[in-house]
Amino acid sequence: MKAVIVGTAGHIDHGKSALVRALTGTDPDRLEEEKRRGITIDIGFANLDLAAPSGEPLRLGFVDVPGHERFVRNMLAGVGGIDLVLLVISAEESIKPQTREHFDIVRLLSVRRGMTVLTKADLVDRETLEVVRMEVAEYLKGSFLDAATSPIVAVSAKTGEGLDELKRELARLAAEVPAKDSKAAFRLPIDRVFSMKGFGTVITGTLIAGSVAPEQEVETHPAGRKLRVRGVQVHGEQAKRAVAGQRTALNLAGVEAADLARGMMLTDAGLFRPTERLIVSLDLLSSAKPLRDGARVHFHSFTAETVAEIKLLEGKQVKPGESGYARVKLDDPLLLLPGDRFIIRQFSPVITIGGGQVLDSMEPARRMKAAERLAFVQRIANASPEEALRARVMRRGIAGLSTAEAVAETGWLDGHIHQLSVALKQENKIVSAGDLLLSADDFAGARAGAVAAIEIFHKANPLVAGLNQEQLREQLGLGPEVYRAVIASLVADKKVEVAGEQVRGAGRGVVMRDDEAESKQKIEQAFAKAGLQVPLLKDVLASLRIDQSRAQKIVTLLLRDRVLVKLGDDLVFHQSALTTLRQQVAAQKAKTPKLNVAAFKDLFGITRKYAIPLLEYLDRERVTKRMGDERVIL
Ligand SMILES: Nc1nc2c(ncn2[C@@H]2O[C@H](COP(=O)(O)OP(=O)(O)O)[C@@H](O)[C@H]2O)c(=O)[nH]1
Ligand SMILES: [Mg+2]
Repeated sequence: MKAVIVGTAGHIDHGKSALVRALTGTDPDRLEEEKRRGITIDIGFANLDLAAPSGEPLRLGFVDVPGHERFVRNMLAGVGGIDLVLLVISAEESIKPQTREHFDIVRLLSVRRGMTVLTKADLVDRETLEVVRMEVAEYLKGSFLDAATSPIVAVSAKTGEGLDELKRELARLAAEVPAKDSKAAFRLPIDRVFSMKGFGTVITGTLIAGSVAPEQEVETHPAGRKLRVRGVQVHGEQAKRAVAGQRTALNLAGVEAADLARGMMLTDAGLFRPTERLIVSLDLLSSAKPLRDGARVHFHSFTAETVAEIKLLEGKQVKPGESGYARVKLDDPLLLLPGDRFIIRQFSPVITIGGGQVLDSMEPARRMKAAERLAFVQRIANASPEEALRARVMRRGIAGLSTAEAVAETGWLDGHIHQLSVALKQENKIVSAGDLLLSADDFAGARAGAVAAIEIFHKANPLVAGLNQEQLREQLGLGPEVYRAVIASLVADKKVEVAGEQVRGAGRGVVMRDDEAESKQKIEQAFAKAGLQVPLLKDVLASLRIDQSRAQKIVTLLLRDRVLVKLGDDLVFHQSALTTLRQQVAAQKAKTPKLNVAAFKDLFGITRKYAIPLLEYLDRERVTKRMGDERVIL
């Protein structure tokens, strides 16, 4: 069944609670004190089932808010997740201060649907009713409740007059409410916490995104506590799952009611981090005083509130009725995501002065220059989801944006991010590197950087076959995933070659001069001929025609290519001699499965000085295994 949340708004004593009761049969004033004093202090809830004009069943969840100016903060806690507003105005009193303030608030929160109800129609004559109707129509001109497109219905909660028409209009409006975004992760701002005998801790709230089911692991923000959902109720009935747009109650395991409170946000566990820094677009009411850079305000979003400092991104002030981009420094961390709406109220005296939309709540740790931040904000404000993701990828630069970071920054599910990134890749705007997304420009820059670094290396080191990959990665300042993707793409384009730990320019073997090539051959031959009775390396090098540093480089090359193998200081063997040794030792196994040092010396006609390093080499190569003084041939 389609669920739609309807919020009341309007001045105290204009009949909001009486209207909800007349419509639903439930008194939304549930507190003892509310009943005694006859005023609404906190938000109250009630349900009404209606049929849409198409016959589709609808479940309306009412959130009734207090009208008293002292309880606007409670009103703000209730109005956060509503789809429709009922602007309630008494036909006796017409427009009063909280009519204006509440209507400002629903507009700042971007509520786009609703209707106006003139209550207490039984208490005024026709003429008065028409005068009030005209006054109200005048006030609403140009707003989303403009009387030209949105009805003003007169009712009496006492006689029941107008209630049927109101229900018809409500059903029509509710049917038009678009289905909730199924691409977003679960978030539930807590508006009530209590403990129930036999159940334990229960929280309620209007589910603003995603869905929640029993056994799901959830996390409280900003505390970061992980909890298990034991049971789910939707609009007062046990349910297998609650989805966005429904009034939801959750029975939570492993937590005392005292540890939870209104203002906390529940999300899927492990996806999000609360923040004290937001980037927002801000709208200042025309009734407000100019808002100067650095102003402290009361900040409200969903059921949470805190104090905040507004740092304007441009200019020294926002004028009444105008808008601007700002950074918001919150006194307490909150979990908010792009698109979330908020209200700001003047620090003192406390009145509503504006509101706006969160654009970003996850600025990367690296310092951003003011101009860079502004460019990012301008790119992301009003961007399509695809372009917004691209801006987020670009902001991360060469570090890239992981899927988990993209989820934390946007609140979108991985599937949605994947879909958007596939489209952006097809348009050649971004590339993937492992799990990271990178802007195509940054990736191209990293490729060019790698090619240049390899080229410079070859020029400086003509006798070395290539450079160490880890060193190149560090030199380029790339993370492992990005580095791998850069090299893989260069290999695919035949621009570089990879050999084990090394990378080199395509076709860039070692370029040797004739005398160097000759020396290389001489060294190789000297050791190949010697078998296990190897000469000292320094003697071989001394016999060459080239200088020692070039000779040393050639040795390095031979060692790296494993033509020569170094088993000790100045003790080097040719690979072929060692291969022969390994075969001979293995063949020996049939005759004598064990060898001691003396036997080994005799067998191969070598001195102790060579025998020990060779045996240790065989141990390392798992040809032999040391057992006390002896070696077992494996
Ligand atoms: N005669 C009459 N009285 C009403 C009507 N609606 C509300 N009232 C009375 O007006 C007072 C304030 O109503 P209430 O619903 O508490 O106003 P709220 O502060 O906007 O929630 C109560 O005494 C109600 O009984 C109506 O349609 N006709
Ligand atoms: Mg009330």
